[in-house]
Amino acid sequence: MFPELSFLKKIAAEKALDFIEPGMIVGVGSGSTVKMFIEVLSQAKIDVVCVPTSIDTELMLTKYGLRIASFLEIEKIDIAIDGADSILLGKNIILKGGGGALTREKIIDYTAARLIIIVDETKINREYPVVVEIVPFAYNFVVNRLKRYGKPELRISRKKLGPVVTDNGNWLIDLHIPLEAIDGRFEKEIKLIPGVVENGIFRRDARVIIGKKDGGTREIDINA
Ligand code: A5P
Repeated sequence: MFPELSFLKKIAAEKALDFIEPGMIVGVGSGSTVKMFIEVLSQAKIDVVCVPTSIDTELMLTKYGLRIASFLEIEKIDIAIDGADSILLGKNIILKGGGGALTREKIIDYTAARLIIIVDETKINREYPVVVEIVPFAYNFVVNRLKRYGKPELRISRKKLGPVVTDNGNWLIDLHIPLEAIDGRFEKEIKLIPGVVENGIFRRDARVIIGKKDGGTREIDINA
């Protein structure tokens, strides 16, 4: 990662601390920006309980000694802090799933009373595929149906032969659609294809904190 990019992620992550209060149950997203949030959260020593959205995040929370609760044992999530792969301004769409954690992220992010998304400014209107998590058994069928929307590509592992397997034991399809053709209605349409577990189109109210090259942050509201 370019040092500059990590700097932008860091300032967005630091700003997210303003939304955290002692006693909160905090959903913790996945990805490199969220890792920076975990670092600053541990330094701030605010007494919160964290609910991880991936095994990767759980390992990081454990490493930093933060309190963790399973999603099975809690009644509510006060706030979720998560990253994103692209923010489609004007369409009120957040694209996620670059790290393959979209399903658990969507469960936590949509459950939380409040969602804060932390990104660097390169994520605004960035070309990115719609990520689709599928049950492996349905692979051929789902790929054929997804061709109505764009160009589906099975995500292949880099350090192991074969497909990337998610924390839920499923496969990922990166569905390439030109940015201007992505429609918020695809979230529900794709979800209804048998064999699809979840997709990376996130549409819910959120506050987006953007780390800027000038060292400041900009905040925008997504009203889905
Ligand atoms: C994980 O599945 C994604 O949704 C991440 O939130 C997203 O890829 C952002 O990651 P970075 O902060 O590493 O860019």
